[in-house]
Amino acid sequence: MASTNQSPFYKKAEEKFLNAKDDEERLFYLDEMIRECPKHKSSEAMLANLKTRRIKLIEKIERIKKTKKSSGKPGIRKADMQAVLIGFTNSGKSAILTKLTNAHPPISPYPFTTQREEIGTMSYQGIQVQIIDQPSLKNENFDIGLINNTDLVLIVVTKIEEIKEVEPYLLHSRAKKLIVFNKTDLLNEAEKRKIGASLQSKKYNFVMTSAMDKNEGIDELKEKILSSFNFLRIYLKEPGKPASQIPMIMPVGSVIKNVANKISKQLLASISEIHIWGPSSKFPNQKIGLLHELKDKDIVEFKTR
Ligand SMILES: Nc1nc2c(ncn2[C@@H]2O[C@H](COP(=O)(O)OP(=O)(O)OP(=O)(O)O)[C@@H](O)[C@H]2O)c(=O)[nH]1
Ligand SMILES: [Mg+2]
Repeated sequence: MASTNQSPFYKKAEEKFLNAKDDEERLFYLDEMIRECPKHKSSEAMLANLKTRRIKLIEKIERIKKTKKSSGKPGIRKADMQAVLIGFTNSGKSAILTKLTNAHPPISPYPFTTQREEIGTMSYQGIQVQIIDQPSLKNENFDIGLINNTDLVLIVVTKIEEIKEVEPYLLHSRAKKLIVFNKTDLLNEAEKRKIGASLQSKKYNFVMTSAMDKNEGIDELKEKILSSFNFLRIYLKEPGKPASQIPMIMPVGSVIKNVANKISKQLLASISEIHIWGPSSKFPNQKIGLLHELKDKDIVEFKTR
């Protein structure tokens, strides 16, 4: 679409439209383009064109929603921290999922055992990470959308050459990548060392694992998954009580106001005093304000009216 005579606002919206990650985001920016499109005679045709595209896009979104419903595929609500497994069939993705989480997906030596998403929760050091296993590459039910919209991609391979073969599927994903070289129990020590050295020399972020009885590398994998995320653990405390054992997860750079807001709008409106202990405090029980910037492992107490 020619946009040569358009305002900078229109061009900005169009650029965002072209780079949108999914149809819902596309619709959002298409609406913005319609708002920014001049409403005079010379741009009538263009405006009509945009409106037709809008109708078609809404129809497409509705269609996809319906087919998802009829196939019984549950919509996945993305958690704060999420990782998605990717790899060729039989690399052991489902076996890895059972080692990391509470999920029990089918595992078998036959190819293409996994036919739909399997969701598990990894609980490690008080933090929960949602982990998703899905049909293998080359399976018609493989969903690239999951890869594009997640925070961390776990690339499960059993040969070094497979890493290059997976790369084309990761072109549109902004997620961090972690290579899981699985089935180390099938290798002797010399082979393991050679593969480890090769992965190291290529500067890959990797873990070597066995999802079989010895669980080699599984704890290291959990550690690496956790350290892939940039987050703060904030422990809440009620006046006169010890701090909660379970942290609230906040993005790096969060201030007290963000924490209160995440708990509830009512809380934010009724705070009378805030006290803090831990890394961001000058001294224990320091009284602070809403714009105080938090650090990992801070303990926060809200007093309300
Ligand atoms: N020896 C060994 N076998 C493994 C390991 N991990 C998985 N397997 C076996 O490899 C086979 C495939 O494992 P799955 O977890 O089903 O593989 P997948 O990647 O989910 O493949 P799909 O069938 O496409 O879903 C099964 O027989 C597993 O028991 C491992 O670390 N060592
Ligand atoms: Mg599987």
